[in-house]
Amino acid sequence: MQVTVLAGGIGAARFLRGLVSATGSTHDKPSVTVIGNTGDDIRLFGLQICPDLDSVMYTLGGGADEERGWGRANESFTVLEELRGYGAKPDWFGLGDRDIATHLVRTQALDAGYRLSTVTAGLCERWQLPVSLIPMTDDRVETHVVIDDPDTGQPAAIHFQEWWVRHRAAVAAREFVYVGSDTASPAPGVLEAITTADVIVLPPSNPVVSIAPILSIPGIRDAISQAAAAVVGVSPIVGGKPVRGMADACLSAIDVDTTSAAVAQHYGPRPEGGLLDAWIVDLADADAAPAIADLGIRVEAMDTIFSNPGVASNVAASALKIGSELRR
Ligand code: FO1
Repeated sequence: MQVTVLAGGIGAARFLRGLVSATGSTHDKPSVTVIGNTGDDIRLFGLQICPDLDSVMYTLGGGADEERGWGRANESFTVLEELRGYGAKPDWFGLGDRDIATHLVRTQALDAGYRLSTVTAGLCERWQLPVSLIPMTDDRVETHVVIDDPDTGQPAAIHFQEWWVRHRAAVAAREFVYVGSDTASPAPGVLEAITTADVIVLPPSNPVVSIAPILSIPGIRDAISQAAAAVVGVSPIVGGKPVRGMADACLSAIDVDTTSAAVAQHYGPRPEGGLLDAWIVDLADADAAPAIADLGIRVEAMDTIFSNPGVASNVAASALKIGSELRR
């Protein structure tokens, strides 16, 4: 069974660990293809940083800091301390020493003219990843957040990372702009991974800053909506709150309520040109199932809090089971 997952952020990386065990996907025979969000990417101090690709690579490669959810295990921040010693800006982004090695290798290869997808495959070789990881595009796309400039009150756009890390999403977002996506192309293998998949999964990622940038690349959303595969989503919202991160601050900016049902409606049922055939909600939201089913989306309620690896495996196995039942 070929499974394609749109992934961004920490929730997706943990879900993917469960999906790998549920599918038996291996480095030599990957049955899971991950289309990674690159809207979070940022160039700092001349280094190209790809947070969502690295979250997947480190988590599935066994090199992630489990507590933080991003960056490398056994990390140190000596370079960052030295940068701060010089008053170098920005000083709000936590660049770890081990992590910098990834960005150095990536940036050197990109500057030599290699595509991001080629470079990503090269980096993943070190980690013997049990999935294929493909960036959504090889073109430059960045998520910028339009806020009210605190000094002038006028609209101002800042990079997503500044909003997310420096401001902790505490500054009201007026709009999210996926800069460059309108002229970007899906990376090699992305559309094929969608059209050949048996099941496509939208993991519990942030709908606005992790999934939407992927869908903003011309061709991707339509390919998913028209795919032969069944499309199964896992709600990132449980009991009216995001399981991790600050998706509520993002959803309010696009006038979507922070509920499992509202996100399902936002993605929309596939028969009406939307994305979902099925939606997995947490037991806490079982009462929302009838309303979601009325949208024409099959609903399953189960424990979706990845408090231990077994939960993620169970959710992944359920997604595959539902997907195989619904496949056209
Ligand atoms: N997130 C933080 O909250 N604080 C940080 O200092 C930080 C540094 C960082 C460095 C490299 C990297 O790949 C990710 C990093 N993140 C940090 C996480 C990142 O902002 C988010 O994980 C994604 O961009 C959103 O999913």
